[in-house]
Amino acid sequence: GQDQDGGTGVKLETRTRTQRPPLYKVLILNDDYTPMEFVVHVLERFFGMSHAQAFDLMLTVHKKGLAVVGVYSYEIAETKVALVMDFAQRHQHPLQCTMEKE
Ligand code: NFA
Repeated sequence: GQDQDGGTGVKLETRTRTQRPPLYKVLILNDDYTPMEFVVHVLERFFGMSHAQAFDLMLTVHKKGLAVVGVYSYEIAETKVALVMDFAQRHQHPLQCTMEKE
């Protein structure tokens, strides 16, 4: 502001824009074959949800087609997607997990 220094001519404050890292939404997609209990387990295991939270979100995906299951930095989101995709594949379920920039 004006005369922030009391007339000494010394700049006492600067305001710079805070740089926030971009965030990424991790999404789970519905399909016709993955068992509901498997999706609930995935949400508990990889996204730290309670059983009740996981069950509710699984039903949201089932009804709406997809849902955001978490928001993370690029590196964490990428790792979650890879872990879920690997886990689903190892259990031979077609469950899809993707990420998108917020
Ligand atoms: N639609 C699946 C079923 O009826 C359940 C499901 C929910 C799959 C959420 C993927 C994601 N067995």
